[in-house]
Amino acid sequence: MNAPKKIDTGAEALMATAIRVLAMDAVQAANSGHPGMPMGMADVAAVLYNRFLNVDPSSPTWQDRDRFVLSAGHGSMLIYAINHMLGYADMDMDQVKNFRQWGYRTAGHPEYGHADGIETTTGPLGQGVTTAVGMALAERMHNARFGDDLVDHYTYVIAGDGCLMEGISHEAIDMAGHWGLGRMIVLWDDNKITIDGSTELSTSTDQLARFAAAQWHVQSVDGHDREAVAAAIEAARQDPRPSLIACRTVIGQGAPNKAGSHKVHGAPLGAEEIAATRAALDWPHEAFTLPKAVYDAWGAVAARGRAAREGWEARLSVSEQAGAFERSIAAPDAGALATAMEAYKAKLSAEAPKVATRKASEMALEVVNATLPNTAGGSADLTGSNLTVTAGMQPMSKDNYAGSYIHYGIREFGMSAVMNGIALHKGFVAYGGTFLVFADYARPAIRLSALMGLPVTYVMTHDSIGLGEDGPTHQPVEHLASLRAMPNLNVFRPADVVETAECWEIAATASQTPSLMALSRQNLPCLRTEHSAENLVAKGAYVLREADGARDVTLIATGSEVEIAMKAADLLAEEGIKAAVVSAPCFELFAAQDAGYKAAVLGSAPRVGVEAAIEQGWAALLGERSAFVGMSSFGASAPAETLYAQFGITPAAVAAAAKKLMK
Ligand SMILES: Cc1ncc(C[n+]2csc(CCOP(=O)(O)OP(=O)(O)O)c2C)c(N)n1
Ligand SMILES: [Mg+2]
Repeated sequence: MNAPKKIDTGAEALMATAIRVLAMDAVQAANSGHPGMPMGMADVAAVLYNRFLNVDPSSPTWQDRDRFVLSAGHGSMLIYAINHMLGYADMDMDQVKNFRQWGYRTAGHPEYGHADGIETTTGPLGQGVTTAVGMALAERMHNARFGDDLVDHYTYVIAGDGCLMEGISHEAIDMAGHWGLGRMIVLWDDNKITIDGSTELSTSTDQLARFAAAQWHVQSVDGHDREAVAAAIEAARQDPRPSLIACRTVIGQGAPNKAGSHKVHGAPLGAEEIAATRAALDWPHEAFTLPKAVYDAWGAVAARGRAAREGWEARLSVSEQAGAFERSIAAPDAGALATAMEAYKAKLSAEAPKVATRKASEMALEVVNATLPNTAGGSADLTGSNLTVTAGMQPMSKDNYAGSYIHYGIREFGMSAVMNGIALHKGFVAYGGTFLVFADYARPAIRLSALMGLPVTYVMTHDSIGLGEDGPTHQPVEHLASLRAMPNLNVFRPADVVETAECWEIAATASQTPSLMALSRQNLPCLRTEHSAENLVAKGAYVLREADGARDVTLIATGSEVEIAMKAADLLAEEGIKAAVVSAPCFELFAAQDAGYKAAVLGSAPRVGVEAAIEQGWAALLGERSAFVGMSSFGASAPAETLYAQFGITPAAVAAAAKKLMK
């Protein structure tokens, strides 16, 4: 319905040529980058934008725009060239000329937030297409709530051979097929070339058969035959299934001597080949100068997008659901959640339930999900263990996009990338669960959550040897340290039911930082029996129990080991040693406090750190006179109490470590 009636094929050819030339010239100027992919997919991209895709450069975040994901992120010059020619204000020619240079938006790979019109960060192959599944899912879920008038857009992806070889692509196509995401259209740059050479070196998969087996609509076209590409996209749009279009292309198309070779994948063409390409393309213009006809053609695309956006705004302005719609894409209502949480915390402190923090998370989620209308929860097939579903949540399925609970299946990486896509799309507050030990399976997507600053929440239960009998394959040991090593990720390890509520309040209303909760399988006593209206977790660490007089030692612990530290303080008190106990549920938030607060919490007495994990990363909390009680090996299979005793993480061991420091 968006396709204009008459296509000026001459203008469209010019649009494609301009992509090719800008890509080769920018890579040449940078003396680094990837010309092959943008040159090879220039025709496909020109058709997609010219005839189908609706974006408005004058309103880049208009909610009902079509989404374009360049999963083959190394071809970044494709998107920079297009966004420049479309007229995005922040993508002037200076940006293109300074591709890959310090201080410019035209980074080596497309970075979300650096420039308008970049819907997600891509570069780690396979993740873009999976993130796009999240966008396409969010589109359908949002549509189920607000209808076709307000939510009616497509998600287009350009993916390469690499994206389809990556394991995560299996999770992506499986989910999209199962969820029937018919508005997701993947344009595969089927050029049969990767860095090492021909794809024959490394794959024999029939991709069309693979996608078809996952319930996709599949087609194959000559990616340089623009009419064929247009017909395929039109057919893909009509089909109710997600669509794969294999676009047979020649990498570096337009370069007379180098096209078709892996040599154009990731290296400048060189002055000689660039001159030959200009001649072959009949392109007399100097580098970084484009004729008016090119801007006119791309400008017409922008004008169509603008008209579509204005039509949508007109519909929104008269919609009875306008208020609810705006709220769904705005920041969550932190005030409402704070009020609900304060009442909930007061009740907890009075009743002091002894529950596992995974159970505490479920209880907190009851409050979160009752207060924020647009959470989208889920688990990677561990719902009964992660305790991520709350009363009244309906499962989302292709027959019920109105559901809000997503059965992600056994796909931790896929779940995490999909959550990123949901957050990027907007409309929902996403969280999803698995075991903490499988954070490694999800890690590359957690990294992109952090890099992009997306407020998604990872609910990671069974957080230590405390899970017991499942044994060392399931017992995280190095995971907390490795996750704390990641910039812009808040790693929470609450000690009890109250801290867990506070963690959730922070996570559910975060704006630029993903949260990861490490939660216990085993029951833990309520330690915060005195109600505090203030969210103490927000400070990262705080004095849970002050010493009776000047401190002899400070015991610092997280999660399930705070109980152990409290008991150790009791043992020390029996010997007249004055110990303070600090609970440190979030190292990152503590690091952000001022020096005075940190000094007051940590004190000047010797310190003992306690955590059923490795010591790495504790240095910032432990001073020179310090000890650490934790793990230095993998765990083992046995009941939890046995494991704590055998690995020496006990009140007696903590007290002994404290006394040794005082000698
Ligand atoms: C996860 C991941 N592994 C490796 C790379 C490095 N890399 C970048 S492009 C590429 C080859 C991709 O081949 P293809 O998708 O066919 O791109 P083309 O050469 O056709 O442009 C590789 C291995 C990466 N970016 N991401
Ligand atoms: Mg390729």
